[in-house]
Amino acid sequence: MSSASKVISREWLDWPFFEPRHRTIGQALDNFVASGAIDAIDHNDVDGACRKLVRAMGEAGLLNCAVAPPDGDVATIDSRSICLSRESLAYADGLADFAFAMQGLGSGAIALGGSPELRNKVLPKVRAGEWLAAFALSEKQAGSDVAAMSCAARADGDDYILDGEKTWISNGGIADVYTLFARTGEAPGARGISAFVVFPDDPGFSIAGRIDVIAPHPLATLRFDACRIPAGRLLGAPGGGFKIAMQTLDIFRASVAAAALGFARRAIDEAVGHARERRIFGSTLADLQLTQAALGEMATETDAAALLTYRAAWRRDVQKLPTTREAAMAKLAATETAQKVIDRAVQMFGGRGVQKGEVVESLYREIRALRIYEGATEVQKLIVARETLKPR
Ligand code: COS
Repeated sequence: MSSASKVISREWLDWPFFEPRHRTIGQALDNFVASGAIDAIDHNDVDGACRKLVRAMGEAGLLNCAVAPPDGDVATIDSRSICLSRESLAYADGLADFAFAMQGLGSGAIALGGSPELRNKVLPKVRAGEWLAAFALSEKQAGSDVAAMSCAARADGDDYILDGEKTWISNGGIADVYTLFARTGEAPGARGISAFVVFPDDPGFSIAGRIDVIAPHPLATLRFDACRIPAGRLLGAPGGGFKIAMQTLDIFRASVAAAALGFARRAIDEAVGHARERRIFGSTLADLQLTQAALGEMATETDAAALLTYRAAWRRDVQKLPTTREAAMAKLAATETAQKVIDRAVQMFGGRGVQKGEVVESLYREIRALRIYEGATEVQKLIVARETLKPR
């Protein structure tokens, strides 16, 4: 997508969820995309590209909405601005969206539970785009079932000693700071997990391997062999890590929905452009009712998912209410919708749709992981069902 990064159209900024400052952020995002900063970066070197993208976004002030300042709490993170950012960046370029998202996800737990020293050390650098952040939760046997994790941390004097592995960790291998979740054993299951901050030069920390994926981005397996870190790196209370992980995901899940919307909107625009141009059976593709039916569904389903997404963000920002249910609904609806929308766009492009270098081909690869990461579709259904079954 990088060779064709493009500014999104934003009629939806008139929706009642937004305030004038969101239009200012929208303008800053448009300026960033239009400046060519994304296209100038070599996307074949994903590590280098992510570093440069994060640096450029930090300099443009775009990360300020996703990363809390050291003296502010997570309430200062504005979900609508994060969603706007991810929707715009995903529309322009999948890697730019990824790089933006990881700064927020990787630092959220530090804003939630970090000591003043840790916050002062890490948050300004992540916010400025000088450091890259990562969120190390998943393990081979503990992805959706987080509470089953086995990577362990044991207290030893003034330190903790970490042993085990984490995998599918975005920014793994290039991050300057990792939020890590490990079993400390205060209780079985979810109540025996704690959150920590790990730096790449901690003794006993290594990258066990890099992982290649269909939409290339930095991804790795992390290994901890008697890795010793000071106890001051603990986030929140011992045994409180699962809740910190869930609270972090509650904040950022709606933004995964927003990224999916950006991909879907780009697919619709590409499909419309193509349908208007492509001659077929003596008219254009756009003149065929089957094409019109497809576009009608694509546009309607995308706007429906957008309403769920911005409802979740607005509820958190303005109503200051829990959004576990709303964010899960948004992620479920938007990622599944975007997959369908993009698939239909590929179909309209015919043979060109699966050709390397076509925007819809890259969208087809980009969208797939969003139905899995930060809680798979099946987990979102479970969360919505649990919340719906709760006595009111
Ligand atoms: N906010 C705050 N606390 C939460 C919470 C939330 N959103 N969700 C759960 N908790 C608390 C519960 O209240 C419970 O607390 P108590 O022990 O005090 O009662 C504790 O955490 C355990 O919750 P629960 O029993 O619901 O945990 P489960 O093991 O059943 O897990 C799911 C529930 C499946 C929802 C959870 O594991 C999950 O979200 N999995 C997906 C994780 C994910 O996104 N993985 C991708 C990796 S990140 S790319």
